[in-house]
Amino acid sequence: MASPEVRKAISEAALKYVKPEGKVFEYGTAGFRMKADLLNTVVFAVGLLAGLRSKKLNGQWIGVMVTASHNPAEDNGVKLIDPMGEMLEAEWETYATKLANSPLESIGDAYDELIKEIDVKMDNPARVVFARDTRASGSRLVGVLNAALTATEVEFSDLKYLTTPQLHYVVRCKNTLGTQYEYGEPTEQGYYEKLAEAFKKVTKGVKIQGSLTVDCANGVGGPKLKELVKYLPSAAEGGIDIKIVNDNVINPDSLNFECGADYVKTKQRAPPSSKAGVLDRCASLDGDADRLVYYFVDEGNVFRLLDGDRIATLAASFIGDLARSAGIAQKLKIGVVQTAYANGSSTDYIEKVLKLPAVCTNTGVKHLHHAALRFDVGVYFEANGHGTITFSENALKVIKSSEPQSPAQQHALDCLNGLTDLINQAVGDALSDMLLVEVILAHKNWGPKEWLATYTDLPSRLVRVEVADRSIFKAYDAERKLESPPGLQAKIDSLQSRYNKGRSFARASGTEDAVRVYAEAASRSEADDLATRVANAVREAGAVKEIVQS
Ligand code: G16
Repeated sequence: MASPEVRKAISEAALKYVKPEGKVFEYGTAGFRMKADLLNTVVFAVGLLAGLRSKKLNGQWIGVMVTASHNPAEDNGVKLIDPMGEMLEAEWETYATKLANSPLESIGDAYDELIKEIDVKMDNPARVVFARDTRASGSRLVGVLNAALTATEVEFSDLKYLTTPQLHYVVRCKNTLGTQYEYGEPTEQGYYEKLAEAFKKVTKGVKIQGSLTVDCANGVGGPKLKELVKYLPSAAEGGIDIKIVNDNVINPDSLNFECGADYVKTKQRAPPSSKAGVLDRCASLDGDADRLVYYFVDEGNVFRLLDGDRIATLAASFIGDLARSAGIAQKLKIGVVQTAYANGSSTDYIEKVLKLPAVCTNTGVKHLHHAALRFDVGVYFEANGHGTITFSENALKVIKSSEPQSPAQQHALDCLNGLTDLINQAVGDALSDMLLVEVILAHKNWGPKEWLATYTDLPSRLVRVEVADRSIFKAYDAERKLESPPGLQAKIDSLQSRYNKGRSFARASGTEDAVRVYAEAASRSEADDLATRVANAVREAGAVKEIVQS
C-alpha cells in the first residue's frame, strides 16, 4: 500500500485535472494516443504506473516519452519504455489501461489495488526519465507527468526534447551502466558520439557518393539531426553531404504536414516542398524520428519509394554477405520480421533470393522486436519504415571473438563489429537507420536505382477509413484476417480473388481513430480498385454497427 502521505498527495494532485466524460482509454500500438486536450488524466496515470514499474524492477530506470509520432500536430501521446529500451511488457499495458480509466476521485484506491495485484515492494526506489517531441501540448503534459512523479516521490530526470529512439537509448544506457552489457554514455551527447564513432569504423575504405536530402517532418528529428551532423565526418572527410529540409519546429502546425515518412509512404509521393533532382537520394523521418523511408525521382521523372521493406532487404543481404566473408555464416541464424503490410515481392525476395526465413507478426514494433530476438541477427522493419536489427548474445560473441584467417575476413569482422554499435538495438531509430543505409549503399557502390532494382514491388495502396467504432474490427492471423464484423472477411476474400496477385486486409489502427485497408495486385489499377472496394466494404460494415448501436 502507498503511505498515507503519498495517497494524500496523489488525491490532491489528481484534483487539478478533469477526466473527459465517456472516453475509454486503451494502451494501443504505441501507448496512448489521441487529441492532446484529452490526455491530462492519462499522462497522470502513466506517471503513477512508471514509478510502480520501476519499483517492481528494483529501481531500474523506466522511460516515459510524450509524443504522437506520425499523428497530426493537435494529437499527442505517451508511452512507457522498459529498462532495456524496449517497449513496455504486454501485461503492464493492461495495468496502464486500467489506471487510465479509473475515476479520478478514486485513483488512489486504484493505485493501491495495483500495488497489491502486481505485488510491488513499496520500499524499493523508483526512477523515471522522460522526454518529449516538439508538439505545443508537450510542455503541459510533461507538467502533469511531473506532478504524478512528485506525488509518488519518484526520482526523475527531465531530458526535455529528444527523439523517441534517443530516449530508448538513454534508458538502456542508464540501466546497463557499469555492467558487462554497458550500452553507451546515458546522454544525448553519448548517443551522437556512439553513432559517429561506429559510422567512422564502418566507412573505412569506402566513399559515400552524392548528397542525401533529409525531410525531418518539421519535428524533433530536425534539430537532432543537425546536432548529429556535428559529430560526423564532413563530406570532404568521407562523410555524408546531408541537406536538411522541413525542419521548422517554430510553427507547431507544420509538424507532419505534407511531409515526413508517413506522408511519403501513404501518398506514395515526395513532399510538395521537395526540390530533389533526378536520382538524388532523399529520405523522410517522421515526427519523432523513429521511422525512415527513402525515395528518389528516376530518369523518367517517376517517383520511386524505398520503404521499410527495402531497408530490411538491403540490410539483411549486406549482413548475410559480411557473415559469409567473415567465415561465420554457419554460426549465425539470420532472419527477417515483417508485418502484413510488407509488399509480397519483398517477402518473396527474402525467402527465394536471400534464402532467409521471413516471419510475419502483428503491426507494432513491439511485436516485431520480440520475434526478431528469436534470431541471432533479427532484421525487423515495418513497411512504414519503423524498425531496426537485433544481435543476440551469441551473435555478439561470435562477431567479437572470431579469429580472422585473412585480411578480407578481418575487414568483414570489423565491419560487423561497427554495425553492432551503429544500429540502435533498443528500438527502430530513423537517424541510426539512415546512417546504416548510407553505409551499405557506399559499400555496395549503389545509388538508389541499383537498390530499387533488387526486386519489383507489387503496386499497393493504403486507405484510411473512418468508422463509427473501430473496436468492432477484430483481427487474427497476424492481422491478415478479420473475425468481426461478421461476414466482412468473406467479402474481402471474394474481392481479392478477382484480381491477379490480389491481396488485401483491413485492421483497426492502434494509433488513430480509423481502420486501415491495404491492397496489392499485379497492376496499379487493380491495386487501387481492390483497395477502394475493400474500403467500401469496411465503411458499410462500420456503418451497420453504428445503426445497430443506436
Ligand atoms: C506506431 C507504431 C508502429 C505502427 C504505427 C501505425 O508508429 O510504433 O509500430 O506501425 O504506429 O500503427 P497503427 O496502424 O496501429 O496505427 P509511430 O511511428 O506512429 O510511433
